[in-house]
Amino acid sequence: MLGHVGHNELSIRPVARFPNNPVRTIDGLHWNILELYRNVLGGLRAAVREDPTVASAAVDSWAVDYALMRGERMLGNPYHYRDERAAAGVAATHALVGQDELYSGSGLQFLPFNTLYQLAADRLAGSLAAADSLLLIPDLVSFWLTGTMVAERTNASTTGLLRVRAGSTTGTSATTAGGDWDDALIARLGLPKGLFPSLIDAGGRIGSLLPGVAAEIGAGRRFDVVAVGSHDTASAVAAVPMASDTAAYISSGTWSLVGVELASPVLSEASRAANFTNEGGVDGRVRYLRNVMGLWLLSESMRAWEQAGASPNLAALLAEAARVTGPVPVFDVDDPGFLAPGDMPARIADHCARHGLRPPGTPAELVRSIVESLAAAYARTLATAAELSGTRISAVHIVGGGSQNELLCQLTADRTGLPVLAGPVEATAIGNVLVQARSQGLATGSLEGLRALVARAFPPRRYEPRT
Ligand code: LFR
Repeated sequence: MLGHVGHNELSIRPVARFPNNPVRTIDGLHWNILELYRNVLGGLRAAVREDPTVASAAVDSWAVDYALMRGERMLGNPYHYRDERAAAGVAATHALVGQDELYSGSGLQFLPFNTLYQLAADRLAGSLAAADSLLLIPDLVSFWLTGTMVAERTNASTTGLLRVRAGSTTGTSATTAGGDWDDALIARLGLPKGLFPSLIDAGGRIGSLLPGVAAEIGAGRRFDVVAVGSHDTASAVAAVPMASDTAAYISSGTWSLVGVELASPVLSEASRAANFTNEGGVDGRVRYLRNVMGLWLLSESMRAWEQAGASPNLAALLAEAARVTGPVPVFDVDDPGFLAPGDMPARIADHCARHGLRPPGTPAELVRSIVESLAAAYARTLATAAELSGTRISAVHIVGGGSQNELLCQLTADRTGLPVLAGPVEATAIGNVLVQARSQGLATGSLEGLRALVARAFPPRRYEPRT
């Protein structure tokens, strides 16, 4: 994405897009990381061809996954968090430190694929012995671009190995401190302390492009690679055009990240039991949210239909789903059985049958059922977020791909009884670009100021709740 930021000016456009298809090999599900990196270089080449004055670049991606390194060498292909290997790591970790103790230290929700569990699985498999460092996915890409190893703080907060920030520091610069690596926990879990690189905050400079990289992408200048909210959700939340602190957000894509922004974490037992997370945000904010399964249910269903020889059309299916008038099952989208790739329509039918629900009959009914169930989960999760954090929510922002799904936006308004403000669809890229721009002196001020810029450049579409 090529962004352009100036005084009162913000625009963004895609210069390259490529699929991100994981690969299953005999030992499990992996990311095709070299293919991704090749495409990153191709994208950078397209960007500097379009605008040779590019000031900086920054990387964000999904969280929790990593490459093990020895010196500059990557030891094996990173695993995908949807791989099943981490299950053994969960049991091994909880045998050493209980989940309640983990939560009071890191504030991180329990997800079976959190980095600490994956690392426990690697430890059991003997794969850590040769490694002398670990790089989360965006940090790996930044390392390949610059030769500098760092751990960007918002993404590091999803490892489960970072201490949650105790106090509230809502500063205006991007350098407010978050938590540090929890060395005592790392030692108790039998993980090598040396694996974890120095932390850097969003807004900091990682380094300039390596000469070879600059030559390969045709850049006339070795511009800087900057740290942003490298956890995609952190960048997305930074760009939610929230005007008040009574607004909630849903970053709706493969996952739905549903919650509010806070100045300090909520670490109560009720919060742990509800599986809410306190992830690190840009400028030291707390992303108090819960992972809800997301449009993955829809994209995996489309994939299953395609594999079965059909050629489904998502827009047509959604239009048809909006016209469904009969009852459809509202099911629990968070069933862990939906996590791994597979035949999603069959899994949903099976889940419904096991829970006394009549399974959807047609593809349109299935789509309606997924969207209704997501909206129901959004409403439930927002109510819990409000209660646990003592926030009164007056509006709900939806950003990301789901903000283009009119049925989802309307049903969310209906089920929450709150106005929904939809967009921007590319919130993650916009949050990334804005934090870069601020670090380059092209934008100034607090997140509130940056968000006001987003609201002006991308006015949200409003959905009122229907009675
Ligand atoms: C969203 C996301 C979520 C994280 C999940 C796995 O893309 O980053 O925030 O929980 O992917 O990394």
